[in-house]
Amino acid sequence: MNVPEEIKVVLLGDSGVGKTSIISQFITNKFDHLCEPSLNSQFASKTLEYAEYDKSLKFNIWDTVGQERYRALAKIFYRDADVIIFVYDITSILSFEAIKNYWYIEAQRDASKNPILALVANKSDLDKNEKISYNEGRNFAKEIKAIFAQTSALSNLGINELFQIIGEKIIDPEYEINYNFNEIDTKFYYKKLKEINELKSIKSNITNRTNKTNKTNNTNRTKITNKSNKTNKTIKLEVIKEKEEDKKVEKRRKKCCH
Ligand SMILES: Nc1nc2c(ncn2[C@@H]2O[C@H](COP(=O)(O)OP(=O)(O)OP(=O)(O)O)[C@@H](O)[C@H]2O)c(=O)[nH]1
Ligand SMILES: [Mg+2]
Repeated sequence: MNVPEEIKVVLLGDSGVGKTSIISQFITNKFDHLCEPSLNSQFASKTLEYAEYDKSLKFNIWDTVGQERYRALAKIFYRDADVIIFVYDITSILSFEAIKNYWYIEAQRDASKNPILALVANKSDLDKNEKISYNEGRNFAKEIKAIFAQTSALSNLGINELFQIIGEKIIDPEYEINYNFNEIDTKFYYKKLKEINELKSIKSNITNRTNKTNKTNNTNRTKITNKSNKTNKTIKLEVIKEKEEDKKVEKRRKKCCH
């Protein structure tokens, strides 16, 4: 196997959407009922091997702080990211709006590379309290040309698949064209994966994949073109928001720590 290609991945999204939990499941297969918000950005890595391409990718994953008062710090991490994963919580309209109106806009403005984008609808286990439908999420993902994944960090659904697809898109610039698969609905993912694997084995009989992987990795990456739209908050508004955020953190503590 070749030396792994290093890929910088950054997770963005509001406080409480499950960024830390998603990373923890991906790296250690563990879920903790986290009571405290992250207070600094953390780094973890995992290497995935793609035997059929004779390649491996080392995902260097940055967890960022979602709380509004620390938002600006995230920029340091996402501006040279190869992959940006936007996470929202399907039970929170505000967390979805924050992706549309803040995180995506900021990433558009500041990302210096041409990152692969993914939109993640987390907490799919809480579907009884769903406020953002699958279609709503998927349509926005299409609009911003992002991979769309429905996940549950609690039930470990969709997370490995998300990184699998991201990796395939990095290695094989024609991945999307060949397999027409850019989203993970946890309900039909395994069926689709089976079809893809069948297609792949048929295809690998007639084409030499090794040549393809040597081609540029950039052709399939999302071009971020829209202009920036910086929000103009007053100090007063920020203070109110910080107070609201403190209340949210307190609520989270009460809910999950006994
Ligand atoms: N039911 C359910 N709860 C989840 C899921 N993912 C995370 N949680 C819970 O949601 C809360 C917030 O999760 P975190 O992973 O800390 O969220 P975060 O996005 O890292 O938040 P910040 O660090 O504040 O930016 C925790 O209590 C988690 O246990 C999920 O898929 N389902
Ligand atoms: Mg966190």
